[in-house]
Amino acid sequence: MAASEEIHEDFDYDNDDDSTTAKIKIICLGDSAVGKSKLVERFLMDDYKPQQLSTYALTLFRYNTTMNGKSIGVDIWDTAGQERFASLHPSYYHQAHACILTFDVTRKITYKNLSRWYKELREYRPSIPCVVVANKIDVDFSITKKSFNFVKKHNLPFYFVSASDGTNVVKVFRNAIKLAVVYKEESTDFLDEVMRELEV
Ligand SMILES: Nc1nc2c(ncn2[C@@H]2O[C@H](COP(=O)(O)OP(=O)(O)OP(=O)(O)O)[C@@H](O)[C@H]2O)c(=O)[nH]1
Ligand SMILES: [Mg+2]
Repeated sequence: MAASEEIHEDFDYDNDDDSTTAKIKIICLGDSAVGKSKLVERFLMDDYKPQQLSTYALTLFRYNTTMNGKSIGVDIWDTAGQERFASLHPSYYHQAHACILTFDVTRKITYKNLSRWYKELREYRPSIPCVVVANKIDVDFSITKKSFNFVKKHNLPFYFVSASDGTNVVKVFRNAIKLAVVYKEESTDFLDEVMRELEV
């Protein structure tokens, strides 16, 4: 598919152009209207350049940061809600180093659907770090007293956040970036190695 090749040509996340900058890809998953876009926008505020890739109905937020003295080029991939009833295109998962999986604390179904998203994520990326985010706690703060089985079952990092008032938003993204960097540097995922060879 031509458009998919275009994306891959532009960004080869596995091969950094120079040794001082790491290129990281973070993907956002979760049902429509859980607040994925608002969270990214809240994190980056004015400091981002959204790029619309209409073929996939996705937005790419690209920005640069530093962590432990190393400069990091971060791409955050954000879907639009169209994919609600279908699987995402494999390109979305391709070469991703971390995932932010979001549900909306005001809509139980979005929590239930985490399993579906997680299953699909693991089909493509069996071992990348995944953080789970319970968004919109500004609407019902009492939810933060509850525990969530999905998170326990899969032993995933978990945060209560609000894109509206900013609670924990920076923390989530900074941690996801940190995890992505570690994954990239220490990845021994055999499947990834094989995939890389197949793509040459
Ligand atoms: N109260 C409250 N509303 C929020 C919060 N985050 C997002 N919203 C609202 O929820 C709605 C959906 O937010 P989006 O960021 O567009 O959701 P999305 O997950 O990107 O949705 P799709 O692009 O359709 O997949 C919007 O009306 C937001 O204003 C939050 O933390 N608190
Ligand atoms: Mg969105």
